[in-house]
Amino acid sequence: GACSKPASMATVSQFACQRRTTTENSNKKITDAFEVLAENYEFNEMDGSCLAFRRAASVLKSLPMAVRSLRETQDLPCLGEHTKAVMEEVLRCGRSFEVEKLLSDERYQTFKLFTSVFGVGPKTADKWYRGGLRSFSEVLADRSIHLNQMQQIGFLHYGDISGVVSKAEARSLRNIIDEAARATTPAAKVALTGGFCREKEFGHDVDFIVTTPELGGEETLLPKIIDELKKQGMLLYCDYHPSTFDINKLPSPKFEAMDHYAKCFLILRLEGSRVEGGLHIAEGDNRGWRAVRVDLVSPPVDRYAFALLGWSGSRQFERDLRRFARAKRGMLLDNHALYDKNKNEFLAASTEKDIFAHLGLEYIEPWQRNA
Ligand code: TTP
Ligand code: MN
Ligand code: MN
Ligand code: MN
Repeated sequence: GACSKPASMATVSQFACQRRTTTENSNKKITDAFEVLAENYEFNEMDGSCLAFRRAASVLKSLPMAVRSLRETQDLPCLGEHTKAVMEEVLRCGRSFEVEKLLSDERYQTFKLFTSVFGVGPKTADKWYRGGLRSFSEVLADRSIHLNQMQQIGFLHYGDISGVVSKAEARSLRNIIDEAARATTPAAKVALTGGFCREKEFGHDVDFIVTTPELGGEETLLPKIIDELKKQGMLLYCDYHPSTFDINKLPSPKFEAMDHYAKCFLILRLEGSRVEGGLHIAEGDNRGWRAVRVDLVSPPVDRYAFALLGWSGSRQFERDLRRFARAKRGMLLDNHALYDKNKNEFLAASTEKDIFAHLGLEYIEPWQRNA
């Protein structure tokens, strides 16, 4: 009957944008196992299986309590045969044989190592792996390999940028970006987005949205901020992508595509900071600074809400917002716009709340989007 299981487990939506997911995860053992498998499917370009395990992990992360038996999960969405088998093993033995086997698998370990370098994705890792390479020293010694600039910088700062960024470091960077933006454009607005706006304790980078109150002012904003950071001697690396934004384009249903706003992927020199538990392979240990990854994106101010919602994450939350919009509302959502296919019109928004309202969704706070 209705009282045989916790009410909270009986009504879980298949869409992450209809669930509230904080950073507190009562099922970490199981979701960690799922994420290893998902990652391995990603390395092998098996997108369907990868997504299945990411969705299953996301559902469990939203539960307010630990799952104790398979029976408790019978009404949960997004759990298939395979995910249930892995979950059952973790519940029974505390670990999954399939996951243990992967963790000690040479191919998995090597892909994990290679893709931990900034600028190295599964494609490059695969090429190096098939070339017989297994370690950084083998990659760096191989004369037939040409490292692009991003990968060279990735190896140079590996010890720093493979370490996590703390909340305190995110706060100092916020002040630095704030000052750099306002030094050049007094009216500029800076907002923290990405994992740190979801109240994560640590991140792999720090993400900011920068814009101006006047439409068009954003066009020169990023180059000016980059110049200012360079003047201050903070800029270690800058990959700048100018805007390709087109106001007439329909929102793109594919989530993985990069958006069209001007953006830059940076590595900054942060003074007075050290890497917690980081490995130093190339640099001295007594520096009073560390390298950190920072992303800046600058949408036009009338797109600010869409950009903010799109960059606040998590990736799973973003995927499901788009999927929900299309499947349940006949609407197209991306980082730039929301388009209603029933009425053939764009729906404007000046806040994230406006977008949730257009979609007929209860508002989910950023700290509840850790799906
Ligand atoms: P990330 O910085 O990759 O992830 P995160 O901040 O959630 O977590 P981490 O601590 O690992 O940094 O991406 C933040 C969000 O930005 C994510 O939801 C995807 C989105 N994004 C885009 O929408 N377009 C882009 O071009 C990029 C690079 C990211
Ligand atoms: Mn981030
Ligand atoms: Mn980022
Ligand atoms: Mn690039």
